[in-house]
This record gives sequence, structure tokens and C-alpha cells, in this order.
Amino acid sequence: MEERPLTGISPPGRIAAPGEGIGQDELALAARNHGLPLEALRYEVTPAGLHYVLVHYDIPDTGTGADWRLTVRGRLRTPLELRLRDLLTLPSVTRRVTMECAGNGRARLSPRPVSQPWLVEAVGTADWTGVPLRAVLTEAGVAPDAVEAVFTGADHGVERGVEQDYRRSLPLPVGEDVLLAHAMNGGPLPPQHGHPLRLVVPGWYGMAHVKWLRDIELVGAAFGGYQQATAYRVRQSAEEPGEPVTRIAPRALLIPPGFPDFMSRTRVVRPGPVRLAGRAWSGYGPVVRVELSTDGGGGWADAEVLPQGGHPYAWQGWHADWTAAPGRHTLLVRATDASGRTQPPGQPWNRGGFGNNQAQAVSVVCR
Ligand SMILES: Nc1nc2c(c(=O)[nH]1)N[C@H]1C(S)=C(S)[C@@H](COP(=O)(O)O)O[C@H]1N2
Ligand SMILES: [Mo]
Repeated sequence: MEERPLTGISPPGRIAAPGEGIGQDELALAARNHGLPLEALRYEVTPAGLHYVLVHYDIPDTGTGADWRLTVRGRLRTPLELRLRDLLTLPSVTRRVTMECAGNGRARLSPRPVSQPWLVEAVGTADWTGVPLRAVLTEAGVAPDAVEAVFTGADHGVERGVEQDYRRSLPLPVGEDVLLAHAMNGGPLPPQHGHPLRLVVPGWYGMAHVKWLRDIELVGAAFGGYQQATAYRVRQSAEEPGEPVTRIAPRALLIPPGFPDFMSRTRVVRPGPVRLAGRAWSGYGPVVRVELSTDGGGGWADAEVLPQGGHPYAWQGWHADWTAAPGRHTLLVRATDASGRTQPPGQPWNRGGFGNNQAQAVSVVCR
């Protein structure tokens, strides 16, 4: 359905007051939308149940998926109504893709935009199997005056006073890497990850990867829907139009070394050699450098970065050796990609809390 106002239940967009703690509203979102337990960075491919989850509204009831239909319509030659089983007969490809929520890092911002309060854990890597979107669009015959494809999920809700289906667009022509994915890590999509069909847009932040995909419409003008023109814009003030959120900024994360304290999550390591390792990724090309500081940013040394190994959209492993001395330490890590983008020491602040890729800091006690 078309977006329409539904007023009286949506709180306005809000920035937390200085020193204001995480509220019940943020906790309610955090308890639904889980992150990657950071020790799971050890897996090259994230087991599906450990992959981060973000769902704006409810996980829709998609049944067994047997009756699922994807409609393809708008500015094209032949409108299509594809049953899932028809899609499954088309040639599929599998791509290893690192996906990250654009709001990752939001809860570290000061002042904090009030929304899903991610720290750094909204990331995961999966093997997505699906039909290249281009193959379906070619079959439908895209009209010359089509400028964008609009993707609609089966989920429905209200956000900031706008009742809507979750809906996002991509400019045409779409990349040859974009998939209509029907499998994750070799099995059917789990309900929370878009069963039975989702879009996968390698290199882009999560919001573009529309789950529970039921409709694609080719349109002749830029899509101005809520998730495109109101949400997911980088802006300093509520009034400015801002820039759209698109590709993933570089980030490196550490597999937490040693063992944790339950509440503070401070890490404990023993004196002597410690292997530090983690993953690094960027939506702008391969990571070419990972640097590590073991003294809170005083000095930096290069870690060894593993090559992409045939998976251009997946994170890369990295490691470095550290000789831990008794005491308290702050480990910092930052990635630089082939485009020259890197991670700032401070926070790139914006009202939505998008793309905050400031270098990760990990507190370690050695004793
Ligand atoms: N239909 C639909 N698609 C969606 C969303 C949603 O709420 N509804 N959330 C988006 C956001 S913001 C992110 S970060 C990713 C998360 O994908 P995952 O839960 O499979 O990790 O899905 C995207 N696709
Ligand atoms: Mo997201």
C-alpha cells in the first residue's frame, strides 16, 4: 500500500540529552535486534543464528514460502509474477557478503541519536545464494525511461508517523552482483533474515538488502518514500535534505582476546605473547591495511591482512602479535581500504547516527 500518515503513536526523532542513559524504548529494540557476539568474528562465514539481525517492524508470517510470489512491474515490457518455485529453476549464484547495519556504532555517539543502540556488533558474513536481479530484469525488459527499481518487503509498520511497507530503491542499472537470495549458508533463509526471498546488495549498508521481498517496481522518477528520503540520510540538522546512506565505510574489529569480565566486558589476558586477530571490511574495495595500537593510540603498527581469496564482498582476516605486560591497556584497531578511506579516531556525528566507523577501542587488563 501507499505510505500514509498515522499520527499519535510515533515519538519524534530525538537526540539523547547529555549523560542520558539508554532508555526502555532503546532497550526494547536492542532486545529484539541482536548483534554478532564478537567472539563469532572467529568464523569466516557467520553461522546464521549468530549473524546480526535488524527488523524495523515485525517478522512477517511468510508460511512455508511455497505460495510466495514476487511481482515485477512498472516501466518494463513484460510484467512478471514469479512463484518461488519458478525462481528456483533459474540459474543461481552464491556470494559471500559482509553485511553491516548503517547504524552500527550509533550508541557510541555523543550526543546519542535515540534508535537501535548498536555499539560495534551489527555485522555478519553469509554465503547468500540467489538469482542475479539483472537476469530477472532482463527477462522483464526494462523500459528506457525507468530510472530506479523499488523493492517492497512483506512487513508493515509505522515510523515517525508514517504507516508503510518497508520499501527501498536502487538506481538503474543495478549492479551485476545484486541477488534475489533464497538461501543463506546453504539452507533456506531463516524467518528473521527474510524468508523466503530477500535482496542482497553487496557492499551496501544493511538497509538496502530488503527482506521478505514481494514486489519490484521500475519507476521513472527517484523514489521519495520514507526509508529513502526521510530515513537513512546523513544530516546534521533535521531540516536539511542530507546525503543518502549507501556503501559501507571501512571498519576493523578484534576477536576479543583472552576472557571477559561478565559486566564490564573488560578482557583479561596473561603476560607474554598474545595473538591478536580479527576481521576488516569496506564497501569501497578491499582492505589494504589494518593498523593496531596497543598503547591507546600513541603508536601504531601494521597487522598482517589476509587477501580476499575470491570473495570480493567479504571481510578479510588480519592478525598481529603482541607481548602483553602486566597492567591496563587500550587496544585500538583501524582499517584502510583500496580507495584510501580509513577509520577516524573520533566520531563522524550525524543525526541518524549512520556510518560511525571510529576506530575500535578494547580495554584489556593483563595479569
Ligand atoms: N523488509 C525489510 N527489510 C529490511 C529491514 C526491515 O526492517 N524490513 N531492515 C533492514 C536493515 S536496517 C538491515 S541492517 C538489514 C538487516 O539484515 P539482517 O537482519 O538479515 O542482518 O535488513 C534490512 N532489510
Ligand atoms: Mo540497518
